[in-house]
Amino acid sequence: MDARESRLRERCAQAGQAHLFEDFASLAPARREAFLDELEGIDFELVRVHAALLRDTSSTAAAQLAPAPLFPLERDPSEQRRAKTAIELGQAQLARGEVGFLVVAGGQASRLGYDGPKGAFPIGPLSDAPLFELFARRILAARRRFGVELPWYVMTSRANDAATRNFFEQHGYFGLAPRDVFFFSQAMAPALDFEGRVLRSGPGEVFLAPNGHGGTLSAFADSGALADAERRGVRRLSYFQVDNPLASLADPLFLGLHELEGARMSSKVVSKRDAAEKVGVIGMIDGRFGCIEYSDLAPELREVRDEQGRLRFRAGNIALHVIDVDFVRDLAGAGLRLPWHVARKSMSVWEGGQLVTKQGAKFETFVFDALARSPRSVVLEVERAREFSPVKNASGEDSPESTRADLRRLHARWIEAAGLPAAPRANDGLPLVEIDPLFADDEAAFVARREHARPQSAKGGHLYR
Ligand code: UD2
Repeated sequence: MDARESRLRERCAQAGQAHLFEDFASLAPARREAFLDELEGIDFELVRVHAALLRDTSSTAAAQLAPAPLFPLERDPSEQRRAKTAIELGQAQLARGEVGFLVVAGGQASRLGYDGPKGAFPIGPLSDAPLFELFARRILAARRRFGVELPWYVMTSRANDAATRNFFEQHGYFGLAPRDVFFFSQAMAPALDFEGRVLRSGPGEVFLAPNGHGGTLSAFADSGALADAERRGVRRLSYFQVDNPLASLADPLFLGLHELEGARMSSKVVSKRDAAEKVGVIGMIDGRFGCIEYSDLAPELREVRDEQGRLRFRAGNIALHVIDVDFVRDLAGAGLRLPWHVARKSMSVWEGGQLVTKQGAKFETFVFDALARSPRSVVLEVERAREFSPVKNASGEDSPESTRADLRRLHARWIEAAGLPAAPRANDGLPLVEIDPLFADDEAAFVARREHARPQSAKGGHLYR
């Protein structure tokens, strides 16, 4: 036994994880080395914290929830004036190159059942453009509009980092300069069984899972992305999820309101479709901004209505945030300390010399828990049809089919606003239409370019690019 092996055996034994060496002797030499490398990377102190969470059955005192103040979609004259000032401020931030884009794409796309990085999933209704390409073209559109370089930070995880980088390379970075796309990977945390033992996913393989999108903040700091942003003079990050092709990335109103408010982290929300919709709710938790995850909102609170009959907790989190770069620096410097959430799931694990399916626990932190550290924060209400249609499931609600339909519906609206002839309709009754973000990224831009709008035919419909 070499010194490294005995040191790691000792460390595992002390942490109550001696079972990890159970079938070590039967592993091929290369696998053994890889396994030892993996063990070196495990923070057993964190594993202990996670195991304690599983044992902790004490119920914490119920938090006081209240709706957060909203900057509403329907604005009174004073809100309209504030919006006008904000838009000018936001445009100036963009024109000074103070904004960077940050996409979280480290998730495993398990509900979608797609074997590859989710961003590679083809979503353009007529163009089949993958999610990453649509975002890249929106970024190119913003760069062109404001005449500056605006970098894109792409967070992956160990499971999809190489595939994501390859995808960008194969597609020539979708027209962006490689130096303006910065990949970084979030950290992983071992999955545990309910007795707190580290699980394995195969012989000589620790079962590691991404540590949640809260891991973005520390990974952004640790990877050098933060230093890159500071070097470029980027002061704010426009944060979005890879699953929402409608995400508006360079929104002067949102950026400007955030600045006016003196906020460090802000959020966009949509009115929840119904009480059961699976989105978190942005609200005040014990007097601080936060997000109550859908699974944590008590059924009686989910249903409560206000005098106008609207859901009292309707500010649905669509995971679009503005986050100050120096806020990330401060949080990461203080060791972050976001709360851990436990996800109990059925998983395929290596046990007794074979793969078995059993219940285990994964551990994640959530980026929106950082809202509690931003004493001021904007909660901007936006229109769902313009900004939110996530691809989560393989079929039904929030699926590729519903997202493509939402894109077509939105773009058909722009065509109508421009007074152009409607595209042919498909069997689902919706026009077969798609507008390339680089041709026009919103309704106003499309209307302004109506003289140049000549549709190409694609899949029997009209593609504007
Ligand atoms: C998320 C929010 C929910 C609502 C909804 C809107 C959480 C816990 N809940 O629900 O409140 O806003 O989105 O669409 O976030 N990701 C990583 N690394 C990870 C885990 C996730 O990068 O370790 C990314 C993932 O690639 C995706 C995003 O985070 O882009 C959301 O992940 P999800 O689909 O698991 O979140 P969901 O739908 O439960």
